[in-house]
Amino acid sequence: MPSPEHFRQLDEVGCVALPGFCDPQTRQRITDRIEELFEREGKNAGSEFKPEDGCRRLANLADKDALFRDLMVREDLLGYIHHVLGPRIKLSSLNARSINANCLRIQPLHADMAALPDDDGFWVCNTIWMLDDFTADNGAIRYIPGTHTSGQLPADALDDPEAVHPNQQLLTGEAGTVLVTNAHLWHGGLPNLTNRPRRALHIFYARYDKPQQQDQKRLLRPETQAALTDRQREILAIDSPLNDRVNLASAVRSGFLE
Ligand SMILES: O=C(O)CCC(=O)C(=O)O
Repeated sequence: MPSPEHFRQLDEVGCVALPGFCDPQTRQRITDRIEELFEREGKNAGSEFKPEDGCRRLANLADKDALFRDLMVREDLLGYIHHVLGPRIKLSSLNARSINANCLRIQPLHADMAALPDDDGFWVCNTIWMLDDFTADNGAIRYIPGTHTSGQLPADALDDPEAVHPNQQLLTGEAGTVLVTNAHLWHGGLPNLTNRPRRALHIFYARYDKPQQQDQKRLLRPETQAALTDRQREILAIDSPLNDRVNLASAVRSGFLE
């Protein structure tokens, strides 16, 4: 369960690593299912979200297996999310990212959804599940401690968000580690210099009054919606008129809907 030290790291540094949070059997089930989905979806994999050069991506995983839906409501995880986002939270998206072997591309430093905290505080919080070891040479994540409170985005504050940053730290760890990150923290993936892909699951949450990264109600098939538990419906914000409104406003703003 979360400890005061974990909360201190989240508050001051902006992230905390939880080694062994995901047990080996669960990690293997997640990895096997993700590989099946990559195989099945082929070049359409990740199309519900966005493609990324040098990576394989999957999106909308809440729709694709009860395994993922169970993970997103783990109460031992949600304690960390509440600490960052407050009492009312929802799933924003549930994706996988696998950096290809020998991928030299650097993911620019960014905050997820280019989100800045607002008058009510933080509104994005991510959990990154290491399905493989994250090492210095296989695409570990770098981050700049404390930048979740800077009130700025790297794209605005830095000349080159791909360049080495003087304060950067690496998030490495053994497979099974879960990273909880205040997603306003400046971070980004590094190149994978090894000959194996490096895979992660992202269970991403938002404050209840902000748009979801992926509109869950629109993406979940009727048969998935019918199978949801009450707790899953709550975390997916399926029954929330406010969620419908903020998602619609966001879709219009981004040009996705006229
Ligand atoms: O390497 C990862 O899995 C995380 C990369 C990342 O920070 C992101 O996609 O926003």
